[in-house]
Order: sequence, then C-alpha cells, then structure tokens
Amino acid sequence: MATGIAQASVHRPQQLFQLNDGPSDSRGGATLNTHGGSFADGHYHFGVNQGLSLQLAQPLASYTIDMRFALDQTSSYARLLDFKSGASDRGLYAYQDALTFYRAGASLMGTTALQAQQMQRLQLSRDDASKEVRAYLDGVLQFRFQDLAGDALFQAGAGRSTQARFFIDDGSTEASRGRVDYIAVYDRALRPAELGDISSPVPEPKSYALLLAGLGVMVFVARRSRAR
Ligand SMILES: [Ca+2]
Repeated sequence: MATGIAQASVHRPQQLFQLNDGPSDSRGGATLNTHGGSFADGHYHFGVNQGLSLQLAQPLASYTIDMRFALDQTSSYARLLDFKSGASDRGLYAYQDALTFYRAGASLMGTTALQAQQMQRLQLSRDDASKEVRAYLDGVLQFRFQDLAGDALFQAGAGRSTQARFFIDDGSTEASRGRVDYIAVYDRALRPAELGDISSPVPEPKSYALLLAGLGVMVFVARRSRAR
C-alpha cells in the first residue's frame, strides 16, 4: 500500500485554516486577515463584508479552495469569493439560492439549493493549463467553464496587492452575514475523483480508511489492466 499512502498525502492542503479560535494556518503558512468578525463555536462569524482575506505572494492560477460556510441570506447577491482584491464585480456569489459565477459572458448558476443558514461545502478548482474552473456544492458538480478571461484567477486589481478575499464584496451591498467552519487551499486543481471523496480537509480515521481502501482498488485495477 505504499502507493496508496503517497497518493493520499497528495490530498493535504498547502494551507488549512480551521478557524476554531483564530485565523492561523495549521500548516504554518500565512495567517488570514480578519475584517471585523469573531471566533466562536469553532467558526469565524462575520457581518456584512466582514469576511476574511489572504495575502498572496503572487497570482494564484491553479488551485482548489475547499470551505464549509453558511450565509444568512442566499437569495440576493452575496459574495463568496473575490479574485481581484476588490477591484471587480466579477466572482463567485450566492444568488437566487444557487452558486453563481458572475463572469465575462453568461453567468453560471448551480443546480443544488444553496440554503440560508445551512452549513454547506464549496469546492472550487481552477487549472491554469486547461483554464478549466469547476465548482462543487456538497460534493456535486454545479458548473464548469473554460476561464479564458481569467475571472477566477487570483490576481491583484490595479494598484492593489494580490489577495484571495472571502465573503467580502467589491461593493457595499452584495454580501451577507454568515459563518465559516474552515478554509483549505490547495496549490493545484484537484482532479474530479479527488474532489468529492473526502468528507473534510483533514480526513477522519473512518474516511481515511475508506480513501485508502478506494485507492487500493484503483491500484489493483491499474495492475490488472497493465497485466493484460
Ligand atoms: Ca459585487
């Protein structure tokens, strides 16, 4: 099972913000900046536009963001992710109780209900080689698109430093109160098979065993197909 263990460790995020009693990275990297919210009950609680931001050393073009959150309202535009340090209206929102990417060309909307005050899991990946962006809600693919315009590329707006911003809009009204349980950041687009199969960014012993078992099957199948 050496292969399986090596594969499993690849799932580990580069940064993991548990948000239990502070904004620090349990992997030892840069700390999140808070914007007026507070920590309680293992979550970061935020008011309108009081989310979190992460300073980036350089533009982030290939990544996966994994987070569990709940917003007080999901029917009118409420910002989830801002990729341009507050310089653009484009980005990922809750809107009409769905995950919505407001972008160049037609906006994209998910099919799974995004429910107010309900903890739900978002996974967003972008691969810079293919430019493919994928959005998952509770493990279900909501939409995918080829991001030729770079709308999902984390890159500074003019005169700004490069940041990933969470729950903070470029304007004053398109945001909601809410809370976030954790944020995990990977430095690559996880493959579709990797996205749905872990119940949390730090696998519980049970899911870890299932993951290893699953990889064992994959290794077994791979060996079988090579043997033919
Ligand atoms: Ca906006």
